[in-house]
Amino acid sequence: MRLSKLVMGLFLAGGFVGSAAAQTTMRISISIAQNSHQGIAVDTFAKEVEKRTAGRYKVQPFYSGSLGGERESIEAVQLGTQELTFSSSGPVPNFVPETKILDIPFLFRDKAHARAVLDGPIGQEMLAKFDSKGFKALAWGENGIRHMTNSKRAVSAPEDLKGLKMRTMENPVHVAAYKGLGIVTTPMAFPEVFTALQQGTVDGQENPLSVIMASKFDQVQKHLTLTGHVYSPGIFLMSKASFDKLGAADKQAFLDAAKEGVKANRARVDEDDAKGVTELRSKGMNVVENVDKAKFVSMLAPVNAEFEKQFGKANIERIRNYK
Ligand code: EAX
Repeated sequence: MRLSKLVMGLFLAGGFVGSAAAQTTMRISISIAQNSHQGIAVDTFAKEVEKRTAGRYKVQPFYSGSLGGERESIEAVQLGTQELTFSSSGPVPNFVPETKILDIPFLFRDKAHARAVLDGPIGQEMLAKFDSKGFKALAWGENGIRHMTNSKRAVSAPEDLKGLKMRTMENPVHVAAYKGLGIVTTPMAFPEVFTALQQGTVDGQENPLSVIMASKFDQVQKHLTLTGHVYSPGIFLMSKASFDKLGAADKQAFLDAAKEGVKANRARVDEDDAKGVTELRSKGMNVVENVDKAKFVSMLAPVNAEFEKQFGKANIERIRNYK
């Protein structure tokens, strides 16, 4: 008895019990591989949280959908059974409908435009909308500019898409737009996509070059067309309950760590975009680089009119004209 008390006392004096008890481990998930723009986002975030909280908080990343697809992970974060996730915008409107507007095709001129909108007042106002839904949205990140792949034929004009069966994200704006292009849409969680492509359940899919490379879709898709039809944001989401438990300085540490994660994430997207076509060609893909975007835009006119009604023309223009 006395001995164990003595041992305990020594432990306390050494700070062993103290530091062990104070360390909290949190989980963060992504649906794609670690070697990716999302992997570097969560790895950087984890490293920065640990550094900025002097090791009192540790973040453990889970990759490749090992905790579930994006929708499931966001649900878990909302319920508080998982602390953090980094997701594409895909399933996000099912939780915060205001974010739908960001997934409108050909909304952003380029990545610089999208990043400026997300980092500026429009994006920051939208992050605040997550508060009342059980989340703390730490920062917008990036999934990237999406392009189309398929196993059937080289696509160079919207007519070529007619009747192609394509997996889409579980996002109502995407589904409406692709239907408008004549695509047969099949919404599906990302972890199922490789097998669906391999088995021919669907002919194609659309994703940024970063995702196509990280997921080795070149092994199951012959044709890639640089449609650049939509910009897909990413987002760092934290359970509101977990965030609210943090002290003020730790809250700031998590927010700053997310910013560092986004920097690394966007830099990797730029690298992937720069080398993607060469790399995917070298793996055997047939790449159509030049498409007539105006044709896609005009084919989407009826769908866009619908979006204007739904989201407000002024709101869409505010994003389009943001400098
Ligand atoms: O987050 O579901 C998708 O197509 C996403 O772009 C992918 O999971 C990366």
